Amino acid sequence: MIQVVIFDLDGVLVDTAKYHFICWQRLASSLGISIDEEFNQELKGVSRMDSLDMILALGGIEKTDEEKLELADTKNKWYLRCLNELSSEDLLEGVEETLLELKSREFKIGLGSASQSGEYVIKKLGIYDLFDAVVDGNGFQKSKPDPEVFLTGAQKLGVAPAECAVLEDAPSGILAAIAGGMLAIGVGSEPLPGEDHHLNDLSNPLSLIALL
Ligand code: B16
Ligand code: MG
Repeated sequence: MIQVVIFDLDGVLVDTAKYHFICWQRLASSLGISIDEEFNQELKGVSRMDSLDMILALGGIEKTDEEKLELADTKNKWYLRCLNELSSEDLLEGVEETLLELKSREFKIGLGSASQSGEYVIKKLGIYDLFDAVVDGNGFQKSKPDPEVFLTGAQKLGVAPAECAVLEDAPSGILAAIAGGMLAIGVGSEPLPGEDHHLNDLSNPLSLIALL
């Protein structure tokens, strides 16, 4: 029986992907590399350093570890600037209603995000207090599709993986949920490979409840 619902952040609760894209595109172009929306899809759910490695590989460019840290840091400074104006108005449709509906039915709520700014973002969005456990890019080592982020959430909440459902918009996140032995619910306009169920968005909280 599902007791916990773990939410991915970017693409499920808020569209921060557009800011990641603008900032990666700016960084890539400073290195003479061009990235488009299609390539950006592959960066969804992927950690900051892994994203940088994918961009450098695309451009056939090699950098030292020190140079890579500096580049990732520059991108993150630009990204944090984009987050300055973030507020509850940026929540995707139905998110707050869905969280409240889950709370009223006594499900526990977790965050499972690859972003090191995950906690900061849900605070800016005004929904931090609705979460029983927050695991973001600071709380685990291995990137999705490794299940560590979600398993850490389950552990924090004291439940077995089979008692957790994961809401994810990225292929790597669905693979992580499956690898972790959790119910994998894809969110977005397209079905995701391997997902157990699919929702186009969270506009109808009862559609989610029906899957749990
Ligand atoms: P940061 P999610 C992911 O968030 C983003 O989808 C991905 O594009 C980003 O590179 C990653 O977080 C790391 O973010 O640079 O802020 O640590 O979808 O797992 O919530
Ligand atoms: Mg995501």
